[in-house]
Amino acid sequence: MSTLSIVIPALNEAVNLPRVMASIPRDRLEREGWHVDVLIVDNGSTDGTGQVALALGAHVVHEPRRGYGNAYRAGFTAATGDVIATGDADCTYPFDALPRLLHSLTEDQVEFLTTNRLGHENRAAMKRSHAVGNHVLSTVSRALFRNAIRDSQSGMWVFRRYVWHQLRVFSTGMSFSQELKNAATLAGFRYAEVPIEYRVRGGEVKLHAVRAGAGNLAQLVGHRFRRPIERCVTTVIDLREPATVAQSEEA
Ligand SMILES: Nc1nc2c(ncn2[C@@H]2O[C@H](COP(=O)(O)OP(=O)(O)OP(=O)(O)O)[C@@H](O)[C@H]2O)c(=O)[nH]1
Ligand SMILES: [Mg+2]
Repeated sequence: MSTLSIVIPALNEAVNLPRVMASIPRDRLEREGWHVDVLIVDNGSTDGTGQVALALGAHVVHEPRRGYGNAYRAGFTAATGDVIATGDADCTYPFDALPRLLHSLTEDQVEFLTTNRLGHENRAAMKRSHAVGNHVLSTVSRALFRNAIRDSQSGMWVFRRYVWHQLRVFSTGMSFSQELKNAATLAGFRYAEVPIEYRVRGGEVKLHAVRAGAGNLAQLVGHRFRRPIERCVTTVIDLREPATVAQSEEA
């Protein structure tokens, strides 16, 4: 049996958690050979998010330092599954699609699977200004990183846990999502992007969209022009010639 850690960051999402937890098809996943562990990362909530998550049978990871990236880093550190799956705690992401997404991961031998929410069928679930912002950020991201990812901001990923441990991702806030995708593709992991349904948010909006958009643009440029640290750099020392040190990069 393989293990699946579902990591969900949550900042004051107590009202949404019952619906989010109910949408995880645990029985079907177990029948399909996955031992499922749900980790809710309580990111300094003041509405009882942690207690609600515990009562619903999730493991709770406490990360008092606010920020989407901080929350994910704490969740990934605590996760023990062979595979990690993610999504927001606000009822927008289709956890019920996990069997299909896991199938794509395993059948196609993908290491990092990301998802695309920007299809026409999801238009009603996203504010027009957010949709425009998402398209602009995704276009800039594709141009800078030369990967084929259509939705650089999607928060639903399914990936093998070793991928995370081989990457260096620094963002503490919302740019974590694009940085993770760009780091994984730059590092040469086998990746794929599949369309998903996206649903109307439950509960209160927390995101400062303009601030997050500007921060994400700055992160994209900074990431593109920093040294390619996410690649594995192998140092080959030639023992016959003690003075010779050759460096080769494995993409
Ligand atoms: N905005 C924000 N969300 C956080 C933070 N820490 C954890 N989260 C959770 O991270 C997930 C994504 O945050 P959202 O505010 O939904 O961001 P978004 O999906 O871009 O914005 P919406 O369109 O409002 O859903 C949610 O489950 C939040 O509860 C944080 O510091 N800020
Ligand atoms: Mg959200």
